[in-house]
Amino acid sequence: MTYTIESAQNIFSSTQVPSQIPAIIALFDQLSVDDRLALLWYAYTEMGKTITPAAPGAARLQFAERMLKDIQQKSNEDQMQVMRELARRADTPMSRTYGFFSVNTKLAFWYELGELMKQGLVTPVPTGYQMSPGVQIVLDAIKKLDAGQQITVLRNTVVDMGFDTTVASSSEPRAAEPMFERDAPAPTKIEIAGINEPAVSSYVTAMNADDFKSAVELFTTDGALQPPFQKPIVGREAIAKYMREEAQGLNMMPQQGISEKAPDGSKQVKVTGVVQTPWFGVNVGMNISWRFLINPEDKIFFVAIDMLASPQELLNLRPTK
Ligand code: 45D
Repeated sequence: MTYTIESAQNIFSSTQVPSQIPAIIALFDQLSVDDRLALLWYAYTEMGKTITPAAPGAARLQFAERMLKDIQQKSNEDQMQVMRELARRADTPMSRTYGFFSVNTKLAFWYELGELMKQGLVTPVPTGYQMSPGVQIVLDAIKKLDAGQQITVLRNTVVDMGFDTTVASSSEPRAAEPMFERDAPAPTKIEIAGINEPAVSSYVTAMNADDFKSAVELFTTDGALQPPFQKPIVGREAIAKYMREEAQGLNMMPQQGISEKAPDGSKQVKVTGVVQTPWFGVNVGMNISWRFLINPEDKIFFVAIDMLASPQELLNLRPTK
């Protein structure tokens, strides 16, 4: 039997209960640039009362350092201008530099700017800023999300900023991603209630050890990984590159699963559980699911990672038919 990525994307289709996140991002995108920047500042300071990201560490900031220094030396009005250019994805030198940053460097850049804002060294909102009614609507919607969803919204807005360098980036390889220090070892004992799938347990064990080489070897050579709200990433090399940039230091704690065998020996496996990001550690758990299509040779042809709409969805393990 031959599989296609398109058909694999639809396994356990009841998993895709509409998440609030894309809807909120769409509303956010309709706001003016100043409203967007102000909203992020309000949301971030509001969230900071309960959860704050861990400081990214010097290694991670090294790529953003020059830009942060330049911004600090500017007048308040010029600082705002740079942030507006990032938010508008303008084609300017700084916005291009930002566009080449990895996801974690983008987050580290804003983390540091946020610190400078708290210290009064960088301006958080334009002078005389008047909030438009739309800001309150989006802010209220964000407040209703759980912490895992809130940090996902923040992350997605930061990733979207800067001049889009996707065309150029294939010729200019990014600098090697510095390691995320794990402050506590990841869980090692993987027991998933309801299933016993070696490919899945090996996947989780490898990911929890940041052993991406072993993780990608569990995939077929044409295998694919689909991150939340993204298109599938196809092929071992592309998956490994993605994992090095975005999956370091994650704690994966799968809880329960369901496995269905097809007549040809392939399996569809759905697992739900909690993932922690090194940015927030044990303070924020994200409820997610993994949907695996595993071939008869026990290799992963496809895995989709989805953010669950609510904790109740952790128990949504209905069979496909
Ligand atoms: O504009 O199995 C200011 C994969 C002001 C891999 C600001 C995975 C204005 C395979 C406030 C300063 C990775 C897919 C901005 C699994 C302004 C796999 C700053 C899943 C922007 C399970 C804002 C992993 C700031 C997952 C500083 C689901 C915002 C990982 C900072 C999810 C936000 C990770 C931060 C998430 C957000 C991390 C640090 C959601 C971090 C979020």
